[in-house]
Amino acid sequence: METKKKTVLTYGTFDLLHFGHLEILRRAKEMGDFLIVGLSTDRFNEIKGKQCVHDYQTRKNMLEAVKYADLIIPEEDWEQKTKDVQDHHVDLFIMGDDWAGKFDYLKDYCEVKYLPRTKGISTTKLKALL
Ligand code: C2G
Repeated sequence: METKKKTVLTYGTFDLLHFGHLEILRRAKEMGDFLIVGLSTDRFNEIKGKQCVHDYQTRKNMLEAVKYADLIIPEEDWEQKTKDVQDHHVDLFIMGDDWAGKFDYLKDYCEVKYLPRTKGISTTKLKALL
């Protein structure tokens, strides 16, 4: 009997893709069968106050090369998560624990888990090295 495929959803900017990003994508994928990544658009990064090295298409191309990511969707605003969860029949929402508690409203629609960030690496650190 086919067991229902578990869909997982996470969001981020994923600029200068690094090991910390891969680690959350790996763990998120391992908790289900299909991982959707909401990738912040360049416009949304402006709203988030994030200066990116790579534009959306480049960040999308890099994520599509990551075996854990099954589908990349654009993240354009703070409001779309509930609709994304419903439209894609998401079972589990994952974010790094720097966001702990921020998306608990999604518990009405799916499981919500915050995973420990990978220590010692960040896009900000990498930019300082560049
Ligand atoms: N991350 C991590 N360990 C690091 C760096 C990042 O686990 N050393 C995780 C973050 O916690 C986040 C994901 O990687 O879950 C993506 O990080 P960012 O690209 O910095 O995303 P952010 O700007 O936090 O955007 O609506 C949610 C936002 O779009 C999240």
